[in-house]
Amino acid sequence: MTDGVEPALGVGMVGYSFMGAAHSQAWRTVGRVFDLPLTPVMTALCGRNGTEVTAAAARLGWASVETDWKELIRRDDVNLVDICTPGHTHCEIAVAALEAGKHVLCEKPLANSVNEAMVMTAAAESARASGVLSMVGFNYRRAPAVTLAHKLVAEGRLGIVRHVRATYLQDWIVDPEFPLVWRLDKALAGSGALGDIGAHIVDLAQYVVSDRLNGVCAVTETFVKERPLSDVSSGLSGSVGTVPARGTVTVDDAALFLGRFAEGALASFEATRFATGRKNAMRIEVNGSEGSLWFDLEALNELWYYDGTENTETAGFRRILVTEPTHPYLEAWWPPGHILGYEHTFVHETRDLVHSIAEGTDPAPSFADGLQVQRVLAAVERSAGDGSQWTSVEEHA
Ligand code: SOE
Repeated sequence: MTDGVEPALGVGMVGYSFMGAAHSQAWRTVGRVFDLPLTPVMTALCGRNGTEVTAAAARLGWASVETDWKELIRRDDVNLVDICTPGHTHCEIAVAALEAGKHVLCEKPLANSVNEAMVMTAAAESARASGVLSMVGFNYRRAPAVTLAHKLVAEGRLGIVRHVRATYLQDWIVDPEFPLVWRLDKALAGSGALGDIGAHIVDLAQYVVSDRLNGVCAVTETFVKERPLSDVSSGLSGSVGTVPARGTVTVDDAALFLGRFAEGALASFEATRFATGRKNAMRIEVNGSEGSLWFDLEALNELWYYDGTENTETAGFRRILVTEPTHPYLEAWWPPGHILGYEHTFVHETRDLVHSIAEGTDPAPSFADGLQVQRVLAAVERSAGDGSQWTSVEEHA
């Protein structure tokens, strides 16, 4: 428990939708659960609409509000800027904040393009020289079961990694009448399922196996190509005259791709928003020469492990309930067996960032890690775009 005598770390957050709410929960909680070297202070929440951001600040626990992020980063009582806005704003805000000497936590994906990610990474590396730090919010790394998976692979418990297969399945836009929200607009989101949830499984896979993808072969699809304009995107009431106004979906609904890791492992990835019945289903499995493991977000406290060196008579996948205090983060929470949830991954993310800032260590994942993910996403789009990987199945004589 941080008792408030530690130096304050003033946090300013931009954006207050889903990720803003999740990060606010983390900032409210982290100093009350973990012993931190700095006391996070929820100083200011920034949003364009003064009335709405004032209500959000009261609801989420922020002490003041700003309606211009440029004012936020000018404040002397803001030491860290937490960016929880759509991807098209990440680069401008992050670079300005870093140049103003503010630490930055930026939600994933880092940016909407490789070029933006390169600019952000250069700014982060330049700011690092002045002790200004930055992190990308790939929160799933901080599920204790995922940190254990990373550890087991790093210790060689699986032997040589041969396969990684990762899926992230949602279904929130299966209804063709779901409106054209910002996540379906390339200009705002950069891409669709690929950048939103595909980014997570790319980062997760690279983290768990401590390797980097160096090649992909991909296919993407937009199943529903037009949708009703949303009040947000159009400012319309959803119709112009008698015909409901509709707009073009400019991002992928699904992205499937094969990957090859630098050290030789093969991978398959599936990111889709059309897996009817799957709400936020993320799963990763790693197969090695001496063992395997798999993790399922819907059972976030469990890691399944197969020890291939065990006597085959008793060998089998066994379930590790990752709630022992020996695992990262868990000592601060509840006794063994009392499980954590989705929101705890964000608390762990802020805990680690506060420690990095206090101790001057480099946060992970870095903007450079975010740039690597962006490069994989761009490669997927290039591969899918040229269609060269497809071989038609014709009836051969
Ligand atoms: C929507 O797909 C979303 O909110 C993602 O943007 C988040 O990163 C993920 O954690 C939950 O789903």
